[in-house]
This record gives sequence, C-alpha cells and structure tokens, in this order.
Amino acid sequence: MSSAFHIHIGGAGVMIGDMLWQLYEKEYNETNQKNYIYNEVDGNHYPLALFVDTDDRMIHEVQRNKSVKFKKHSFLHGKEDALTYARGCYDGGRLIQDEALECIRKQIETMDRLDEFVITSSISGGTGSGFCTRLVAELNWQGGYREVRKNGFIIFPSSEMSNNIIDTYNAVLSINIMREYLTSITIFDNQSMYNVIDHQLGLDFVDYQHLNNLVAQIISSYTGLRRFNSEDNSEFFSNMCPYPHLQFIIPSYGKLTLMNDYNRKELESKQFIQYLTTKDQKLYQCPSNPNHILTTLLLRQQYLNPFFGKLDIIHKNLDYFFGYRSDIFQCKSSNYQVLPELAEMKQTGTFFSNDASIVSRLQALLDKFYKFKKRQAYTDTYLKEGMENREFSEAEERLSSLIIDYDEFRNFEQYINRDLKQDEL
Ligand SMILES: Nc1nc2c(ncn2[C@@H]2O[C@H](COP(=O)(O)OP(=O)(O)OP(=O)(O)O)[C@@H](O)[C@H]2O)c(=O)[nH]1
Ligand SMILES: [Mg+2]
Repeated sequence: MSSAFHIHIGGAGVMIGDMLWQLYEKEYNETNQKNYIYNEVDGNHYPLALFVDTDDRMIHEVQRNKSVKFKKHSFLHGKEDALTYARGCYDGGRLIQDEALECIRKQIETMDRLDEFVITSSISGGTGSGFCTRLVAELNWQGGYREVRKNGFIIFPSSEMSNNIIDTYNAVLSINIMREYLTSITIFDNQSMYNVIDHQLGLDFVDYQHLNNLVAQIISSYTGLRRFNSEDNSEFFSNMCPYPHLQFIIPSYGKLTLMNDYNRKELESKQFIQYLTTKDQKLYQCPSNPNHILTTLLLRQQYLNPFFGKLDIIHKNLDYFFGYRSDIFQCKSSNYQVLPELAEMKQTGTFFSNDASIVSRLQALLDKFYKFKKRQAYTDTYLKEGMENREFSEAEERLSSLIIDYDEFRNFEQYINRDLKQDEL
C-alpha cells in the first residue's frame, strides 16, 4: 500500500496544514484508501504528517484543535521565528533539522511504501523559505528519500504589492534551491487568492482562514484522486512539466459559494469549465493573458459527471484555453468545506496550468532582488547568519535562466523550430 506524507512548515504552512486536516477529517467517511494519508493503529487512524516551525505559536494553535487526533511525532517546534532565509536555513534550522528527520522517519517506519511528500509553506517568511529549503534538501541527502516525489504547495510573495526587502530575498534565495529538490511547485499568492474570493463571494471580511481554505481544497482534490478513486496520480504533476525544471503550476478553483446562494450559482458545464480557465480565477495572477503550456482539469463531484462522455467535445471546443496538451480527471467525492459560511457545491473544479505568462511575475521578483542586492540592503543580516555572498549571485543567475526558459515557451512554435534547426546543424 503506497502512501503520502504531509509536511507543514512555518506559520502559513502550519495553518494551511491545520485547515487541510480538518477538511480530510470531514472527508474521512468517504475516504476509501485511508492508508494513503493515515497510519492505522488499533482501528484508529492518525495523520501521517509533520507540523514544524521555528517558533511554537502556530503549532500550539493546531494542537488546540481537537477535531483531528495527531500522534506526538507530528509536532516539532523551536523557540523563536527565523525571519530570514539565512537563519531558517543555517543556525535556526540546523537546531531542529535532525529532529524533524527523526519525526518523519519514525512515522514512515510504519508505512509499507512511501510515494510522495506533500509540502506546504510560504516562502516570504524565514522558516517557510530557509528551513523548508534545508529540509527538502536533507530529505534527499540525509533522509535517503531521493526517489520519493516531493510536491510543494507554496505561497509566493504578492509581488505587485510587496516591496519588502526581506520577503524578496527569502523568496528568491529559497526557490532557486528548492526547485532542485521538488518535483512540482504549485504556487499561490495571498493577493490573488483574495481577488478570487472577492470575485466569487463578495464577503465583507476576508482573512487567512479563507485563503487557507482555498489552498486546502486544491490539495484535497489532488490527493482525492487516490483517496476516493484509487486513481494513479504518480504522473499528475510531471505530465504538466515540459522539462523537469519548469515545474511551476498555477491552480484555479471554483466555484466557492455562500450557503444561502447555493442554487443561484450553478453553471452549465461548458460555462463552468470556461470560467475556471480564465485569468481572473487563478490563485497566482499574472498581468498578461494566460499562455498555457500544459494543463490539467480536475472535476470533483459525488456522482459521475453528467457531461462525462461529452467532456472530449467540450475540451475540443476550448482548445484555446488549454494549451498544447491537457488531461481531465474526475474525482468522485463530495465537496465539503471547513468554513461554515461556505456551501458544499455539487460540483467544483480545479484547473492546473503550467503557464508561460509567469515570466512577468518572475521578472518583477528578479528586478526587485537585483535592485536591493545592488544597494546591499540588509545583505549583512544574511551574511552574519552564515550565508555567503556568492549565494546571492547564484540565486540571481538561476532565476534569470529560469525566466529565459519560460520565456521561450511564450512562443512554442518558435521554440520547437529552434530546437529542430539546432538538431540539423
Ligand atoms: N495564506 C496564508 N498566508 C500567511 C498565513 N500566515 C502568514 N502568511 C503569509 O506568509 C508570510 C510568511 O509568514 P509565516 O509563514 O508566518 O512565516 P514563517 O515561515 O513562519 O517564517 P518566520 O516566522 O519568519 O520564521 C507572511 O508574510 C504572510 O504574508 C496564513 O495562515 N495563510
Ligand atoms: Mg513563523
């Protein structure tokens, strides 16, 4: 029996994990393959998960929530926030790294086979960037889990808004190393999620719980393929990556509806799919129009979709939205919600896209990084924690080459022709 192990890192990663396990708990009775995410002991099921943070505040918050029964090795914390990538990765992180690997090892021991790690964090913070980087690297080296897929669900800084020097450094320094170790990186940002919630729900007040609810829905739909349908999801993300290092996936989710709006907002299937694939529904929004390379649509409903046989036709008519190749999956389950004000819709959808329009967001991040680094703004803070100057330059170079690679996909035909011509030479 193969399984997934969840790792929730830093304040945001831990709170997303909290929301996700509350959702899994609601889905528990429908979950056919419980051993995929739980460890069974004497008929009880305990989450296969680690919540880890350099400080204790958020961890205690999860422990206060009694609706999910965790085992003691599921929690680990230090004494204070890391704040910077450098402290999370070096001094602060070093203190808890071995313990974290031990907590994982102890839980994994009981599993027949480990297929994947599902990892949540926000890379603006010191722990979510630095410690997460350190841990994903050590999973390969010290942990020996090189062959195990590692799928990250990562909150990026909201770049148009944030001019925060520390956020920018943390994000750029971490993502360039993390992507060496992560099979896929599904990306979100808080501003885009806020926009989507505002557009779909029009609430007076939106807080982190609403945003975390969205991230939890995306992860739950993905693992749901295994938990409910026993469907092989081993290539779910790799099928969306034209090359292993172009592994950034942008999700969209719909529809979210308030309890008392339930009936009014049902959409006809084609409208629904079209709606999901638009720029405004993305949970990481780029200024230019989508430029889809590879995509996957995941529809989730309790009964077989009435449009099942017709999905192909719908799909053909919507080629424009889908990029060069796409898959469609159906996850047969209810759509529970953790937040009481949200309705459990009959059908929801998640649209995953590897989208070359990400270039402008990455470029904006790189420009900011370059500007701050050139003036040596706060670089001392990082160097004092054990980082070297060359790590700044390497991060910059790697991000530029990622941008060049994605940029070439903005004109796919040209890209293919260039490769063909090179082959002819
Ligand atoms: N979506 C979401 N974002 C959050 C949440 N909490 C914080 N954030 C965002 O994530 C960024 C990083 O915050 P944390 O995750 O708390 O930071 P950390 O990883 O614990 O790192 P340090 O506290 O610096 O050691 C913040 O700037 C917030 O924008 C949350 O619950 N959900
Ligand atoms: Mg923190």
